This record gives sequence, structure tokens and C-alpha cells, in this order.
Amino acid sequence: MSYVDEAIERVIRENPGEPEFHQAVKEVLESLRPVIEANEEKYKRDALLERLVNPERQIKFRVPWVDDKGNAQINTGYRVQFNSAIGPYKGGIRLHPSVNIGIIKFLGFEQIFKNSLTGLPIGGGKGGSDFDPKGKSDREVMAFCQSFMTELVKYIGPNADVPAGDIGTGAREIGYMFGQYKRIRGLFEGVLTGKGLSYGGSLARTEATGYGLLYITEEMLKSNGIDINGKTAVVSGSGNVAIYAIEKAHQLGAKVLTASDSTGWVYDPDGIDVEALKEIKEVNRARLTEYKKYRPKSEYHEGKGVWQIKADIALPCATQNELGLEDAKTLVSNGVIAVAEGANMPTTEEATKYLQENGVLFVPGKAANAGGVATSALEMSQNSERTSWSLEEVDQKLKEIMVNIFHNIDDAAKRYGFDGNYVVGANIAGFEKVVNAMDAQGIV
Ligand code: NDP
Ligand code: 2IT
Repeated sequence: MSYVDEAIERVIRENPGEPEFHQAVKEVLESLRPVIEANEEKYKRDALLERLVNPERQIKFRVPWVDDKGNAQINTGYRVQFNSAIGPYKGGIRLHPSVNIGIIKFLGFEQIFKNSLTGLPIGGGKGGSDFDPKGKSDREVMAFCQSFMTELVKYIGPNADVPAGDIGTGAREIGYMFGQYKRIRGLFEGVLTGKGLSYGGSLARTEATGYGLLYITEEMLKSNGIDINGKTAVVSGSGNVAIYAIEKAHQLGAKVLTASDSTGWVYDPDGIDVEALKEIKEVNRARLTEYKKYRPKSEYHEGKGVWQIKADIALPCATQNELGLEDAKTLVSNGVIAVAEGANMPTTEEATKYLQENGVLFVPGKAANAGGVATSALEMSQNSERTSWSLEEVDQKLKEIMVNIFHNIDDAAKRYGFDGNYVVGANIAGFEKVVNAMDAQGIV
């Protein structure tokens, strides 16, 4: 059995009940096959793959808080510090009832390669809790965030581990967590990113993941001789990533026809009204059923369905495994040209394969949504310098980073004879820098 197959088998055996983690590891290691095979003896001797797939540290803790009725509630908190070969652990905090250790490990593992692709000095980590901010009062959210940070504070710091937002963690939650960190440590420092602008946040961080997704999509299309201007797109999700992906798509002359949330989806033939979406989701924290009040000609449907709508570009921006094989078949039969992942691992393994085999340009999340964490790293730089850069400066740097990522993954794919396979390209390009640093630092 090859070293890659052995490593995959061992991950499945030693991490039972963690299908998302298995899926992420399998995709990466399968892509790395040509690189590993070229160095198999050395990597095996150094247990390189075993060290890559085992987190340096994983922390699990109790998060007690009191709800508005005076009842104690208990959630579970996680932080997986996966790999610090190229910099301090960096990655978001997910607050969603589906969170478990396997999901946090898949996200932390992806983050290693994503962060490497940004070209910035950040290692991979991820955290979260099964707490659901939905339907909670601000006071309940604050109580949870303070309790969560009271434990997490022991493990993080600006040169150790720098968390940020993800599903369910936005500006409000980051604010409460930052406040509690500062109170316990007595230090005002850049320990979290995605902070408010009045206390060390970076301009353009809110927009960065969605904008970055469109910058890389535009570059990929351009390099394949296609202009994004005038194209139609379908987007899933209506959170931080989706909103700013839609906003930038419109600025680039594309028209986005759909958005979705965890209960339904909207189709707006005239193009999604981003200001309405911001008011519904960012201000009112309401459901997409509200959208029709702003746009009477739009349609609202319960359940899933955005991939049924014919469009040139598909941008999954909600959650993992939200685009399956049947969806991929529908997209292909509707003539989709490109799929770019705003979310982490939103496309299943079978769907990804089907899209690629049918000539669809496909850019995986670890490259396509790297603009968020890249801008987080720019926030860290600004905090260290005790300065703040202009919106134009950050946006320009973000754009350069996304264009560079595209060319790096494109080149890596070509170097190994997988021209146009950006999945293989992203995994190899992300891996090369990490393995080089791991190698130099010895068996640690
Ligand atoms: P948000 O919480 O802001 O938004 C998530 C959106 O997806 C919401 O519309 C939500 O619906 C929907 N959603 C979440 N979970 C599910 C589910 N299980 N089924 C159906 N719909 C769901 O999160 P983000 O926009 O920040 O994150 C979206 C994705 O992008 C995630 O995969 C995240 O890991 C990834 N990502 C985020 C980055 C960031 O900077 N924020 C950076 C890189 C990747 P509802 O409104 O009903 O809650
Ligand atoms: O998945 C991701 O890259 C994020 N949620 C952003 C992480 C970060 O540190 O900004």
C-alpha cells in the first residue's frame, strides 16, 4: 500500500465518526500523491503525513452561561491548534448547533493550506461551539461569549493563536470576546481579527471574503478568456460571505439571481438587492421570507433550490456539503461555466469530480475564500504597527493576494501535469510552503 493510502486509512481508523474530517484529509492527500510519491522514503521516515493530519493540540471545554429566564445552560467549546509551522495558529470560531470536534478538525485542516496560500505568516487553527446565537437576546450572546473567552483566554494570544469570525460569529460576538479577553489579561492587543473599526479592526475585513471570492473568480475567468461582465450567477447563503460576494459580483457587472438561508431561498430575476439583504440579515437578524417586502417580483421557496436556477457562475457561500452530485448535474445541464467556493468544502467529493470532468472551471474554498483570512493577517499587521490603512490600500492588497493565489495554484497544477485542475494546484501549492517549514524545524 502506498504511503498516501496508508495515511488516509489510518485517519479514518483513528478518528471514527468524523466524516467531514475524513473528506477533507482525503481530498488533500489524494492531490498530494505526486509530490509524496517523489519523496516517499524521506516523508515516511519523518512521519510527515502523520504529523500533518494530527493537530498539534486540541482543546475541548465546558461553556456554562445563564439564559434570560435565569436557567443555567451548558455548551461545549473547541479550539483545534492544527499546525504552526509557518506562523501562529489563525482561523475562525464557528457558533452553530451542528458543531462537533470532527467539523472543527476539518475546518482547521483546510485552514493550514488556505493560510499558506495567502503568502502571509499564519498557521492553521479553528474553534467553535455548539451554541446557537439564533433567537438569543444580546445579553445571552454576551453571556455565552464571555464564558467562552474565560476559558479560551488561556490558549490564545497575538503571537500564539488569533481567532476570528465564521458561521454565527460576526462583529457582535467578536466584540464581546475581545472585551472579555482584555478584561482578564489586562492587555489591549490584536488577539482577535474582525474587530470593530473603533478598536483595532481593519477596513475591508467585513467585505474581504466575498470580495476576494469575486477577485479570484474574475482572474480565473480572465485567464480562460472569459469576461465576468454580463454573466449571471447563483449564490447560496445570505451571511457575511454571500452578501459581499453578491455586492462585488454586481460591481463587476455580473447579475446574481439567488440567495438562501437555513430555511429557504429567494430568486430575484432582476438581481438580488444587496441593501435589502444587509438590512434583513445584518440589522434585523431576520429570515429571508422578509425579502419579498423589498422586492415584490421576487420568489421565496422553502428548503434548498438555488442550484436549479440557470446561470453562468455558481458560488456556494453557506456551509459544507451543500452542493451534491444531483446539484452538479443540474448546473452542468444548465451550462454553468465556473464554480467558486465561498464556503469551506461546500461541494461534495462526487460533485466536484463531476463538475471537473464536465469542463467546469472549479476553484476550491481554500483558495477562493482565502481573502477573509488574508485580510485578517493584514489586520494583525496593522495592530502590530499600531496604525490603520485606508480602505483602498487594504482592498488593493486583497486583490493582489487573490490574483497571486490564482496564478500560484494554476502554476502548481501545470508543474505536476494537472493543467486546469485548481483543486490539485491549491493543495500542492499550499502544502509546499508548509512542508518546507516543517522540514526545517525538525521532528516537532
Ligand atoms: P454567516 O453565519 O454570516 O452566514 C452563513 C449563511 O449560511 C447564512 O445565510 C446561514 O443561514 C447559512 N447556513 C449556515 N449553516 C447552514 C446550514 N447548515 N444549512 C443551510 N444554510 C446554512 O457565516 P459566513 O458567511 O461567515 O460563512 C459562510 C461560509 O463561509 C462557511 O462555510 C464559513 O466557514 C466560510 N468562510 C467564512 C469566512 C469569513 O470570513 N466569514 C472566511 C472563509 C470562509 P441563516 O441566515 O439561516 O443562519
Ligand atoms: O474559514 C476562514 O478562513 C475564516 N472563517 C476566516 C478566518 C480568519 O482568521 O479570518
